Amino acid sequence: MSSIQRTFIILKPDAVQRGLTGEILARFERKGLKIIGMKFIKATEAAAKQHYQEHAAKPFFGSLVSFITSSPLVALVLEGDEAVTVARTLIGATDGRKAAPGTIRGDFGCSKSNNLVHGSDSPESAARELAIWFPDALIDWTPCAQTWVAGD
Ligand code: IDP
Ligand code: MG
Repeated sequence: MSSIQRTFIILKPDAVQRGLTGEILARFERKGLKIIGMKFIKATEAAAKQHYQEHAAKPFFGSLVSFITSSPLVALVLEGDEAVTVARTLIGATDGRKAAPGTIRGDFGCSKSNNLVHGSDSPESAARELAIWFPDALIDWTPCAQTWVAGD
């Protein structure tokens, strides 16, 4: 049974600075996740703090907010069957040194802080994050390959 979900993704400033945005975006596209929102922005401190509010008490919170606001990022909304888990699986473990080969973090990163990508950890988190980053309407469209990607 399919469970169509939306997930919020950030190609973080290190991904943009390292010229990896196309490479990373291609992995999500090839998997069959549909892009329904995408923008290239410089995050405000307010948005970054709201986004990472669950980490506000952690010692790395200040550097995390500085990192995410330091340089442009690509904010993405992806839709697909179990999109939240599918995207998190593609992204890999938080620490690039421990992330499995084949995952984005496992293939491109060696850091826990500069780990290239954010992906929502639940449909509820996705809804909360979308309200911060994508208050405008998302684009509803049907990829021509959809029936070939979908299935039990
Ligand atoms: P996640 O992105 O895999 O869900 P979280 O534990 O939710 O990981 O942490 C959010 C982000 O905070 C991470 O992606 C990473 O950029 C940063 N971060 C997490 N743990 C540390 C740490 O111990 N030191 C520095 N930065 C960290
Ligand atoms: Mg997290």
